[in-house]
Amino acid sequence: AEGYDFRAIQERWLPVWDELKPFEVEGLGTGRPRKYVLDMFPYPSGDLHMGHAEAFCFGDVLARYWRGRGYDVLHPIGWDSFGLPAENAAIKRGVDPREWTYANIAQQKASFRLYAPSFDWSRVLHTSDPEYYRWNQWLFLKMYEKGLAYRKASWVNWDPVDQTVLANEQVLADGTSERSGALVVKKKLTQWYFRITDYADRLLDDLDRLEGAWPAKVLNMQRNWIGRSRGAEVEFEIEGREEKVPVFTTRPDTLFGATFMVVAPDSDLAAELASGASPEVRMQFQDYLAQTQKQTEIERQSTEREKTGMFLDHFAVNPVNGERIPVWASDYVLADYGHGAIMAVPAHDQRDLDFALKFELPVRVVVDVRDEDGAALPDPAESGVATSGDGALVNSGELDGLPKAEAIAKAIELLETRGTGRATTTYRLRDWLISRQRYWGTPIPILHGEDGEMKPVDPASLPVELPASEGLDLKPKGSSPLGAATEWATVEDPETGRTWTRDPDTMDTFVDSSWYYLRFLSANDDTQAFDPELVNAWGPIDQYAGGVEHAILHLLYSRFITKVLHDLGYLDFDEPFTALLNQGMVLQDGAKMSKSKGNLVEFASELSAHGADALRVTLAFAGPPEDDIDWADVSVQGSAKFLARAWRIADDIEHGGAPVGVSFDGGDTALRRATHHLLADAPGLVEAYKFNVVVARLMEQVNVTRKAIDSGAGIADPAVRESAEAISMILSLFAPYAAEDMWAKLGHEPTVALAEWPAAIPELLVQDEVTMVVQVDGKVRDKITVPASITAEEAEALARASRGMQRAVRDRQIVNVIVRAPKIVSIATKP
Ligand code: ANZ
Repeated sequence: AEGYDFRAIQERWLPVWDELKPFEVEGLGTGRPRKYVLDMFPYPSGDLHMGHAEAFCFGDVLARYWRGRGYDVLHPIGWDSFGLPAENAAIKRGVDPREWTYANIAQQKASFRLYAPSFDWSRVLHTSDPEYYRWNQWLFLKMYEKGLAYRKASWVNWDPVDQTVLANEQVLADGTSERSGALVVKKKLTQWYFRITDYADRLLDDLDRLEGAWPAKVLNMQRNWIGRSRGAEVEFEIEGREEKVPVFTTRPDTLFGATFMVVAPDSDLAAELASGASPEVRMQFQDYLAQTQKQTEIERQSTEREKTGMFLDHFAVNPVNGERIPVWASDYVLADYGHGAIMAVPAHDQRDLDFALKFELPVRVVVDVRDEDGAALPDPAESGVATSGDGALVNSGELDGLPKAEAIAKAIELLETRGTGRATTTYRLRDWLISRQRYWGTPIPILHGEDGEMKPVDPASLPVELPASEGLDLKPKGSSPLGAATEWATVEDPETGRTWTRDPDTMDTFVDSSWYYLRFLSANDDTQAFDPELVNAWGPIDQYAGGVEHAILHLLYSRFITKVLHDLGYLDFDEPFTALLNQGMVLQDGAKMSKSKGNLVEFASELSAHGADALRVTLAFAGPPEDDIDWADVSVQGSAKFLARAWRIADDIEHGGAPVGVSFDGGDTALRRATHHLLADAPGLVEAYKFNVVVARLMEQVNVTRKAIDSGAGIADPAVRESAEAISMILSLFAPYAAEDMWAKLGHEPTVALAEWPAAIPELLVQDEVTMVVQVDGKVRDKITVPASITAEEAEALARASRGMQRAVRDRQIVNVIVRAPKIVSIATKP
C-alpha cells in the first residue's frame, strides 16, 4: 500500500468539496438548532499570514465541532477591504487601490481554499463593493435621522504623515499614530461624529452579561475605555461673569478645601477669561495656549511632568462658603473631560498639590486621614504628598465629623438645595469621529448647499458610488481627494435647479466592520441591508474569534451599532457577540514576526511544504489558543507523523478490518472504553477551548488503537473500527483532509465534516478498578480497591487512612512515602 501523502490527499478532496459545497446553509437552515460562528474578517494587505492561519484554524475548529454535534452552522467569510493601507500601497506603487485590493483578495481566497476552513462561500462580501457600502450609507442616514450622526468643529487628532484625522482609539499611549507612527497633533476641523456617548451606560452595564463568555481582560479594557465616573457638578460664580461655571468632581466632600480653580487652556472658557484680562495676560495666554497644543493628552496627564500654568486674573466664588479663589489655566486640566474646569483641592489631590506648591497657592486639609495605627498623616503642604483616603471631615462647616461617603452625599444635598450643583456622571468615552479625508472608503451620503444647509441623499438613489481614482491626487493633503472630483461632487436638483455639493469625506472603516456580521445573512440581497427575520433567527453570533488588538474599538463599535439597530426595531438582540475567543500571537524566537526583522514564517511556504492539516494540527497542539505560539518551539514534522499514524489505521482497516455497519458490541473492551472516554470528554474540552488537549487525546487514542491491533485484538476487531471512526470525526476539526481520507477508507461517503458524533455509551465509561498494595517497611499491611485513574495524592491519602497501615505504624514516625499509583504505596518509618 502507498503511504500517507498529504499532497495527493489534498488533490483528491478539494474538487470533491468544491462540488459538494458542504458548508453552504440556506435561509433558516434545516430546522436543526443553529450556531453562528464567525472569525474577524481579514484585511487584504497581501497574502494570508501565520496570524490568519492561527485565527482561522481556531474559529474553524469550533464551527466544525458544532456541525459534528448536530447543529446547522453558519460560518461565513468576507473582506474588510476599504482603508488606508490599500490607499498608501496604491500611492506607492501607482496602481488603482481597487486593483490592488481585489488582487490581494483573490490571492487570499486561493490560500483559504487550500487551507480549507469550512466557510460558506456563497455569502462572500467585500466592504469596498458598492453592493456592501451602499448599506453603510443607509446606516449613516438612519443614524442621521435619529440625531446620532452629527457634525461639529472640534480639536481632532491629526496624523501629519497620513494627513488624516484619527479617532482617540487610534492614538497610542506614547502619543503616536497607530497607523503611521507619526506624533499626533491637534487640529480644529469640522467632522462627522456618531453619538456613541448616548449609549455609554448601556455599553458599560451590558458587559456584565458577557462575564465568563468574553476574556476578562477584554471586558476590563472596554470598561476602562468607557470610564464611568460618578460625582457631582458644582457651579462656581466667576466675578464679573454672568453665567456660572460648572466643574466636575468625584469628591464634592472636599469642597471646603477648594483653594483655587483651574481651567483647561484650550477651553472656550479660558479664552474668554483671558480676553477680558490685561494685554500682558492676553499675550501670556497666547503663548501658553500654543505650548499646550504641542502636548499630547498623555503628556498633559503625566504625573511626572513639572506643572505649568498661569493666573487668568479672575476670581471664582466657592458656593459652599462664599470664599474668593483665584482662577488659573493649566494643561493638566483637559478641555474635553467633565467641564474642562476643576475645583482644585491640593490637600487631597496630588496634581493639585503639585500645582499649589509650584505656584505657592494655599493648601487646606479638610479630611483627617489616619494611618493604620490611628496616627494623623503628615501635612500635605509639608510632605508634598496629598492624602486621598477616608477620614472624618474637618474645617468643613456642616460636613465636619462625617466620613467620606456620608460627606459626599451630604455635600450633594447641600448643593442641590442651594441650586448650585447636583449629582452627575462623567465618561471617558468620547463621541466616535467617523469622517476621514481619504479616498478609499465609503462616501458620506450628505449634500451641502451653498448657504451651509445640509440634505441627506435620497435613500432610493444609494449607493453614492466612489468615483474612479483616475485623475485624482490621492496623496494626503488634509482635505479629501473626492473634493477635486468636481463632476462627481456637483449635484443639481432637477426640480429646483439648485446646486448641491457632495460631502467629500469618507467613513472610518470601523463603520464597515461594525455591522458586517448582519450582512452575511443577506449578502446577495439588493433590497435591504439585512433581512431581520434571518438575522434574528441566526443572531447574535454564538462564537466570535479574533485578535485581542480589536479588544476595544471594533468590539465597542459593533456593540454600539447593534444597540442602535435594536432600538430602531431591526434586531431582537442588543449584544452582537455571545462568546469571544482571542487567540494569541504567532512568534518566532519569542519575538513578533515581521519582514523587517527577517524572522517571518511565510504562511504560503509552510502550507506548500507541510500541507494544511499538519499546519493546523501544529497550531492547535501548540498550547491553549489564548497563548502566544513560538514557531521555534513547535514541530510541524511531529504533527505530520501523527497524521500518518492516524491515517494508517484507516488504511489498514480498508485492507482487512471489520465491515461498515458492524455491531461494535463484543469488541475489545479496553479499546472501546478508551474510545468512549474520548467521545465523552471531547465536547467539554472543545467548548472550553482546550484544543491542544483534544489533539493530545487523539494522539493517545491513535496509540492505544495501534497497540490493540498489534497485541491481540487484531485489525478485524470491531472495536478498532469504532475507534478509527471516532478518530476520523474528531480529527476532522483539525485535519479535514486526513480525516476525510480516513472516512472514505472506512467505507463512508463524504463528508466526515457533516457526520454527527455518536454519543458515548455510559456503561463503557465506568472506571476500571485495581487493587492497590500498602506496604510498611517492606511488608504488605493492606490491600485497597481503587479506581485505575487514581492520582498520587488520592492514593497516598487512602493508604494513610487504611486500618492495616495505621496498625503497623502506631506511634512510629513516618520518614518516607513512595507512591506508584494505582499499584502501590510504600511507607518507611522509624521509632
Ligand atoms: C476635586 C477633587 C478632590 C478631585 C480630590 C479629586 C480628588 P476621574 O476619576 O478620572 O473622573 N477633573 C475633573 N475634570 C477634569 C479635567 N477636565 N481634566 C483633568 N482633571 C479633571 O477624575 C475626576 C477628578 O479629576 C475630579 O475630581 C477632578 O478633581 C479632576 F481630593 O475634584 B476632583
